[in-house]
Order: sequence, then structure tokens, then C-alpha cells
Amino acid sequence: MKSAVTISLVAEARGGPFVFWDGLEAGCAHAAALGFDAVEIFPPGPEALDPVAIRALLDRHGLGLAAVGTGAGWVKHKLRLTDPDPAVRQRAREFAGGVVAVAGALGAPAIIGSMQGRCDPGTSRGQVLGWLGEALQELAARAAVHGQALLFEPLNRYESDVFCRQLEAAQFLRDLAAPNLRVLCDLFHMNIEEKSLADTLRAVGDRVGHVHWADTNRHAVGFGHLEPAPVIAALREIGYTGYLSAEVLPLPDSVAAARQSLESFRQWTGRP
Ligand code: LER
Ligand code: MN
Repeated sequence: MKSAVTISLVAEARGGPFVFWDGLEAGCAHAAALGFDAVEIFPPGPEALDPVAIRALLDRHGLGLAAVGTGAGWVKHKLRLTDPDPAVRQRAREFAGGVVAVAGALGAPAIIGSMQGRCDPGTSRGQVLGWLGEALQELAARAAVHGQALLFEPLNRYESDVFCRQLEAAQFLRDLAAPNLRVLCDLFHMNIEEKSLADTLRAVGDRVGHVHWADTNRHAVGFGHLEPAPVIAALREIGYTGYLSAEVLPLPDSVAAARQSLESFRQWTGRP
């Protein structure tokens, strides 16, 4: 398994669970100095990411790119893949598709989290899942062009009611028959929704595509009451070799949260 740390470039998301906030240059410099393998970027949109410049920046710091988030589509532009308005759904697909393309050009997967939306009153769950399924199939096909996965992230009940539990999401993705669709398992959301984190990870199995390495209170792992040992054992059992990416509150400050995230990663994976 490999370590990663989040960098948000979205001013509107300030206060959210991202570690670094002061630009890509500064975030990459901190991540590399601390010893992370990679960064995960939350951009305001696809146009904010120049693949050539980002490749040069990552290479200069010896960092990988773990994933790129699409959440600004919702946070900044109020775009949802399941909006009842077809014009909004279309714009949402274009926005997410742009992020998938730029992430793919950089050799990374994109994440569909808050852009999944929620079931509005007056809209049936069947309709919402239909719209979501169509969008994920289209976006997965765009990711496949680059040989990348598309990561779907179940969110806890206070953020969405589309898929809050990992296994239900994994079954939905399996039925879509797009083999590069994977589940992003965020340990913070899982702590709220799952009976057992380890059993759930084992059940999702080879559909686990990415992990958000967060404690129960969304602080860095070790600052809450998560028991990492069974989580790591389950990930080993299913043969997971992807990222444990620190998507946590920048508390007590960004560098301290990053340092604790990496220390806990090293402690529990045994990686130097
Ligand atoms: C939101 O709670 C979250 O976990 C993010 O990774 C989704 O964009
Ligand atoms: Mn997350």
C-alpha cells in the first residue's frame, strides 16, 4: 500500500476535510518533504489543471498522483449527476468528464463523491439510480481510454442518501458492467454507516479502488478511536495495493495532520 495526502484548491471548500490548502506548489513541497508517496488533488475544475505543468511539478518532487476529485462540481457549481433537470445532469457529466480526462492524462483516476447528489423529494430512487448508472457508465468509458479506474465514493447519511454503504454501492457498480468502476472506501464515512469496517472491506474485495485514510472523527488516523489493525489486515487479505490517502481535517494544523497521517500509515502498514 502507498501513502497519499490531499490538497484542496477550492476556496469554497475551506473548513472541509483536506490537509493542504495553500496551492499545489506548497502542498507538493510539504508532501515530499514529509515523505508521502503521492498527492490527491481537489481542483475547482478541469481547466485549473495543466497536465504538463503538474507532471513537471510531481516529477520534481518525486510524487505520484493518487486521484483527482470532482467535488467542486457540486460545491462550486451545484452540479449533480442525479439532478432532476436534464440540462444540469448534462453539465454535471461534462464537468466530471473534464476531470476524468485530465486525471487520465496524468495517469490517475477521478473520484465521484458529492456529485452523486441525493434523492430529491418527488424523484424516485429508481430514477436517481438510473441517472447515476448512465453517468457512471459514460464516465467509466472515458476513464478506460486512459487505462484508469473511475472511483465511486459512498458518503454518510448526512451528506447523501444515494449510497451510504460500501457493499450496496459495489453491487450497483458490478451490475453496471463497467469493469473499471471501483469503490472509494472512506474510513470516516464507513465508521458512521458500517457494522464492521474489516468485514465490509473483505466483502467489497477486489472492487476496493482507493481508501480515504481518516479516523472516526475525521482527524488524522491516531487522533480518534479507529482501530486500524483489522482494517489493514482486511486490505491485505483482499490484496489491496492502492493508496491510503489522508483526507482529514487540517487539525491542529495542516503539517501536523499530514505528519500524523504518515506516521500512522507507517505504523500500521509497516512501510518505511
Ligand atoms: C466528502 O465527505 C468526501 O469524503 C470526499 O472524499 C468526497 O468528495
Ligand atoms: Mn472521502
